[in-house]
Amino acid sequence: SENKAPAAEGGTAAAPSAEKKLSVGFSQVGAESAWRTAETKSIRGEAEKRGVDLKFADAQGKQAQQIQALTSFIAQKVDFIVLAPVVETGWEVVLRQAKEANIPVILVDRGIKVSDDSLYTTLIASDFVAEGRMAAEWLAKQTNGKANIYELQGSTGAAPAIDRKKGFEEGIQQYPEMKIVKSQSADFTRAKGKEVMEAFIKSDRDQIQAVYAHNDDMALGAIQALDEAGMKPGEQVTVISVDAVKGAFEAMVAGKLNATVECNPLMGPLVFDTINKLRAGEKVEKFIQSKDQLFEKTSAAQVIGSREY
Ligand code: GZL
Repeated sequence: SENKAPAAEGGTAAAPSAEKKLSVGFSQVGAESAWRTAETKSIRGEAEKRGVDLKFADAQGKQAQQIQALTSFIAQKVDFIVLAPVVETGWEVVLRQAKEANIPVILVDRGIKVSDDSLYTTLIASDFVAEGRMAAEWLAKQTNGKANIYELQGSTGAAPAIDRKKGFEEGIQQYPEMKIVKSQSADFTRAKGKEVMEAFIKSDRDQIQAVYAHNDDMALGAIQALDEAGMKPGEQVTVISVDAVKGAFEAMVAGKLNATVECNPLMGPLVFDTINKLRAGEKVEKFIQSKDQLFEKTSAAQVIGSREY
């Protein structure tokens, strides 16, 4: 390539700069949803672009594997740790080890509950309570405040599952005729979303008026189940979810999903800009919030072309 060292043409190449590459350990939840893979692509792509030595560990959704990954990053003396914590609790011990090793920890996309919040430097994420509230307010308007709602929850113990539920319940509080009739975890996956929806249809077919899914993957599984049962998702049954991934826009264009609340996964640039600020000794906010907005099927056709994930 054109930037070959002069040695290649018989000259004497300068010694490569001794400056050590920035090394970052990234412990990722898994690959359970399209949103998750978009986040991984954004962070790994940005590291590649910036010449960062990124050590990547996929935990297949298991906290024990995330803790193992962090322990290994500490042993390798990485400069920073980036953690997308699969659940909110159980991080004290390993984060204390990171602190003792002077390795700053940046949380992305999910928060944690710790007694001492100096155990992490910052959280870069959306406000899931606000997302749940946005979904509730939209559904209340859409159904004139009257709906039997069936809820597909995200992974048990995960911040987005806890807070999207909390925000939605707060949002429907002032509508006495909006009821969550059944609510069950489908672990943020399409397959489980279909399975749980099939069970809801089996037991409550004629009562189902609306579905609230904590992410698009579960909503798409539910839509498949509703379709197979001949229940007209997007018309007879109102479906709303969160993430705003490409598949959700396709379902809205097809008229099968009514709305989705965006939760931006393209965190790569923000993660490494934040790391650069910290390396320059600058202070950063404890919570760096991604902004979210709601998309409806009426505008999906003209928006889908501009979507990046
Ligand atoms: C949200 C993220 C959630 C997404 C799901 O920040 O943690 O996990 O909403 C993903 O799609 O599985």
